[in-house]
Amino acid sequence: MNGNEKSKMYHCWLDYQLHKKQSKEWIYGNQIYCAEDLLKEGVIQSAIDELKLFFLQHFDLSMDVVTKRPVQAHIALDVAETYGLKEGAYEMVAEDNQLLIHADSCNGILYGAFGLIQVIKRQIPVQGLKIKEEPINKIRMINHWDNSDGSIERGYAGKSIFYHNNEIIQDMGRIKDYARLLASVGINSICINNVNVHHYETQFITDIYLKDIARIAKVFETYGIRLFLSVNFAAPISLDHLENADPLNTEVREWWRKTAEHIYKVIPNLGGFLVKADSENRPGPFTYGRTHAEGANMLADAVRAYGGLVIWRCFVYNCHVDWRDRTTDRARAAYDHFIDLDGQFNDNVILQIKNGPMDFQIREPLSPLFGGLKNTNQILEFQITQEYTGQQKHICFLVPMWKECLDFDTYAKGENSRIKDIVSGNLFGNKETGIAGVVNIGDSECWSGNPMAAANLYGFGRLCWNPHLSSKEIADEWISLTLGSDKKVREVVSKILLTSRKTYEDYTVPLGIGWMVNVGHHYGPNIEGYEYSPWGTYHYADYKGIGVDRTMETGTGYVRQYLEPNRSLYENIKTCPEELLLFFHHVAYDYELKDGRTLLQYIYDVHFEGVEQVSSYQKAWKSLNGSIDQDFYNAVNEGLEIQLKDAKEWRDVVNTYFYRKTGIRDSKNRKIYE
Ligand code: GCW
Repeated sequence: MNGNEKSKMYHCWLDYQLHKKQSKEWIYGNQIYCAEDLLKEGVIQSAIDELKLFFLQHFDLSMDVVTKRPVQAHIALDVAETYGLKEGAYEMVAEDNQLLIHADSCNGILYGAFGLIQVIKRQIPVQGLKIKEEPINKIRMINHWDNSDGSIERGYAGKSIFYHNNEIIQDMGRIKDYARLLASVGINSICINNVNVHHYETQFITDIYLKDIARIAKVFETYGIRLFLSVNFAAPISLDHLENADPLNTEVREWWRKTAEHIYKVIPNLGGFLVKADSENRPGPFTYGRTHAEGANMLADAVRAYGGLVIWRCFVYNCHVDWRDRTTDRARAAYDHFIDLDGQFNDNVILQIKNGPMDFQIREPLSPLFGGLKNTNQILEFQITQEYTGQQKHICFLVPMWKECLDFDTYAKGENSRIKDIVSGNLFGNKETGIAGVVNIGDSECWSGNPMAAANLYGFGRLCWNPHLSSKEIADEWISLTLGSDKKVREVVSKILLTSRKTYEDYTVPLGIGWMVNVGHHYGPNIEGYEYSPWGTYHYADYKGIGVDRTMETGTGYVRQYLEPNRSLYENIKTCPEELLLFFHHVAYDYELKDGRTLLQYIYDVHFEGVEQVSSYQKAWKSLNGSIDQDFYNAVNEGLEIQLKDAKEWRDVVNTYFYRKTGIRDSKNRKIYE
């Protein structure tokens, strides 16, 4: 399936025909040297296959693999534990006669092969090259919310590439191409089914599905990616009619132990389980009066013998609250549930924590569990799929937002206790840590809902590998690998990507308030859609002001979950970062912001500006017609039309809402519908 019958968009950043070269421009010959015993390793085979494909498509050069070191110029691959490189790391050294990629592990060679391809594609001179690359995060994970019927919860890019009609797809071609894309940015773990585990998916851990899942696991394994499964906490009841799923019940514990034993027989390299429990109507340990530590540890005990991990999500909150009840604050839930359990989890349990305390809004503060939990393995969870950020119809490059998260200083061990240092394991020395992302791909031709959304997947992988990269570096890399090196293309696309998050925020929901979307599908404006709902997501707009008072003094006390000095910073309306003002405070419409504008005028202004920005993207994009792949151009062009129409809808609905609440006009007299 790597052939030419696929459109250029299908290949994403692995389009090897882009800027095709002639073979004479390649100075390290047409031989790849690799010791014979290494050739038996699947991952090494993948690295070689990839290099061969690249040289064939890019240089028209067919590469031979040799097991005796050649005298003439060649590429050499070498694995030895003596290089002293960590798992996945590699060095690439260009000498007179050979271009050597060496590593301590096979995965390192695979990443090195992709590294070389990227260097050449980005037109970085190979001669004199000396690179050392190592992944900063141990676990670099993708989560799928795919269901066995082929649908994808919050998927905006077609159907699942894994399932159809409650069966596993037979043809592994596309799955292999997906593994290539993921491995090329360093992803090493994947969970292939939705955390909401329904009827059929509960059976994934039985013989009905296991053999087929093993085939998928194999494909990923040869690209250095470990497969995980989401499991149903109530599986002992659903599958074997046990009386309960109580984690302290010996019968239940034994059931999981036996089940794990069987699973690992069929899939020896399984990474482990991902679990959503006691959240959004999923079963969990609370039913039996047990803690999440007791629930997670039971599963961890079952998989321990096989080196398995249990990734346990902290997205636990009550979704049946009464909007009249002002004492419950959903933002507090994750911390309130988990903070006292710090230190009680087995060492093969990892807590997976969403970046914000609510749910992937365009702007949220950071989850205070980061910095709060010290003696617990942690994974940071991002959402790549853009549920609340334009659903891949809108361009919204999330890397700048993820960077803010990673760079956030928790002060857990004094200044410079950043989230990226917690999830890398460096700050607290936790062993199993990293980053996970809810992915944005499906079976659409370009994998995502809009070919620009691929930048988010690319950027996610790159940040997992190296959170110190800047948003601009990542955007530039993706553009040159996907669209080529034309200066104008790079300038235009980079500018759109790097400003798109702020633009989206501007025409949708201001100052950290979030939500205001249509109920259920979460697309498009509905200011009071969730205002009187049981989901705990309110903005409390009245005729005087808007926002949630989460202070210690007069509000829900959520602010207390942060460590100083963040706590005081957020508590005080004067020092609270303005972009989060309405997340932390209920603010009067005539409150004066730092630049002298009133809150209301700010809301009006950014909504007009946001629409203008989208309009400017559209113009800039049109100027690229003819300079980039036509399918890519057309798809983004269509997307921008939708984005502009939607941005206007957001602007008018939001502005009219606040005009009607307040009766106060726009100081610049622009059109606000009455
Ligand atoms: O963002 C919300 C989504 C749900 C999702 C849930 C979660 C998989 O609206 O669709 O369920 O979060 O993260 O578990």
